[in-house]
Amino acid sequence: PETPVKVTVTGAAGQIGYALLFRIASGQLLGSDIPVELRLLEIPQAVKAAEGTAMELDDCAFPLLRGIEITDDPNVAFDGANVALLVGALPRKAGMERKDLLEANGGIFGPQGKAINDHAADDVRVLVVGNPANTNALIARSHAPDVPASRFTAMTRLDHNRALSQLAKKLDVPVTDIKKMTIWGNHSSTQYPDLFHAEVGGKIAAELVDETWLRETFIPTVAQRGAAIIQARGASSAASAANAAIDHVYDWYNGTAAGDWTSAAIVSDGSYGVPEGLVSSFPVTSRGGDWEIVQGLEIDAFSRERIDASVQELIEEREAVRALGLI
Ligand code: NAX
Repeated sequence: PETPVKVTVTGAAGQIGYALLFRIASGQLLGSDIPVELRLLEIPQAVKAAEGTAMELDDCAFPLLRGIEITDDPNVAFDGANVALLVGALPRKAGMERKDLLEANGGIFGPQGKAINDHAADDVRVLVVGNPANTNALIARSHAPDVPASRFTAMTRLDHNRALSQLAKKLDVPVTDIKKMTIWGNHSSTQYPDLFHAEVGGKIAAELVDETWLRETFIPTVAQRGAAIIQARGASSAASAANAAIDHVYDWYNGTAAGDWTSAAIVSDGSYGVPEGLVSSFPVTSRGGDWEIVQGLEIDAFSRERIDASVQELIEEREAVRALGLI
């Protein structure tokens, strides 16, 4: 029998974990013929809740699910991991300063990066979902010198999917008509969803909408969608975040469609003026299990200004975690 792919999920007892695990176990993360083994990492207080979720996973009798291990030890959780979904993070609490948030998450993502470095499989692929996702990925990566930088990514696929959906609604077309959407920069309110390269039926999306809508409705709606979900639902995005994580890893493994691309935050090689080493969102394709930044796009002044602003925020986050000794 085929060796199962080991998938580690941190924060497994959280709300994204609850929406994510069943889809992984059913084969949607990697492919409907690939058996998986789950490793669930939680903090000690939440191990029991993770055990409850594992009981429900058992009760689904998923044909592809070959085992579940639950632990509060990162060294055990990442042992032999082929895919690592870093979902668990410390949320910002009222009155907390950014520095405190970065520090608290450094305490999580530093040790997890080291555990990945020391114990994960050679082909490990890491997706950071927990916020601040880009900088948490930067921290994890800096503790994993033996793992290629290209294996550390952060999630902007939810922002990408939100952008597709907002544009599809505006133009009254199915989302499948839209190609080449891009989210640039940080997974935060400074992110830049780019309609100047997106295409709808072969036409540039920005030319199909008026500039006021693009500037005053589209960009802020996509960038602030997370807050709008909290307002409406009384809880942050969970199923849609899990869905985006599934999309990200599925495309990483199986490749992106010809003639299209997607968005992922990956370690910059300096493309488009984004300083090398920052984990920033780019237009990317995936081939043979590697992300590649789409090259040669012309960036006009409108886009340049917005990409630069988001990248500036990433630079500041990197300086802050450097000053705290977290990288
Ligand atoms: P929850 O608070 O429901 O769950 C988080 C879980 O992580 C908890 O069960 C907690 O015990 C666990 N945890 C905390 N520290 C841990 C550690 N050191 N090791 C293992 N587990 C640990 O949050 P949830 O709604 O599931 O969101 C998880 C993260 O995703 C948050 O940081 C959130 O901000 C982030 N998001 C990121 C998104 C993105 O697009 N990149 C969108 C959705 C979401 O907001």
